[in-house]
Amino acid sequence: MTIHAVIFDLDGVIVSTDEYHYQAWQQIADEEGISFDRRINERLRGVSRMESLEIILRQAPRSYSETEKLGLAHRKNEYYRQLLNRLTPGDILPGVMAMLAAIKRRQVKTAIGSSSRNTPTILEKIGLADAFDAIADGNQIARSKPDPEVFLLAADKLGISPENCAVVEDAEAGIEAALRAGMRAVGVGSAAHCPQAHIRASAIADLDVDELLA
Ligand code: B16
Ligand code: MG
Repeated sequence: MTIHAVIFDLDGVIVSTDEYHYQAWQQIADEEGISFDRRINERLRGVSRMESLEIILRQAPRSYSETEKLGLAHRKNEYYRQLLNRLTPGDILPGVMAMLAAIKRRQVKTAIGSSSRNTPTILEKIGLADAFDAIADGNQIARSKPDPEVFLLAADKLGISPENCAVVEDAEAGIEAALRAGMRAVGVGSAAHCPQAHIRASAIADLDVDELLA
């Protein structure tokens, strides 16, 4: 199948905000006395804020009311947004700008497909607000990855059939979402060893654009 569009995940693919998510959740966990580490954090990749919180609370010594949960999620987002304040175009991951240019030279469309509600802020901070043909993010969907909704929305906005789209992801949940959307799944970073991915590379910089689009 020919690829006419490449949909990029945001956190952990375009920019390493995945580390900021980890730090903000770690702060919440420490304040609440909940055991949390990078191993548990891997399960939060691509998953929505409230679902991430539910995963963290599985280790909590007590139960939390719905109001308390909303408060914790809000607090985490405040910590996270403080970290986002530091973001500059210099934080774009290596190889991303070259990959975007190479894709555009081949007249292939690009989109963002992210679970994050902070997508507009992040793209603004790194100077890529106008760099993609479409943006589908956590503000526009009801179900986050591994549900395919965000990628199907991106394809729909681009006017391209799902089978002609490739997805670049760092999350296992994102690879599953891409496959469920009927798209080519490309695993990088934490998803570089994901057996279900059609193409794998340790980072975007190591991806071959012609292999990605072939
Ligand atoms: P927010 P992605 C995802 O972004 C992150 O991987 C995940 O860790 C986070 O919980 C989710 O966004 C929601 O983020 O709290 O900013 O709405 O990887 O799909 O770009
Ligand atoms: Mg990600």
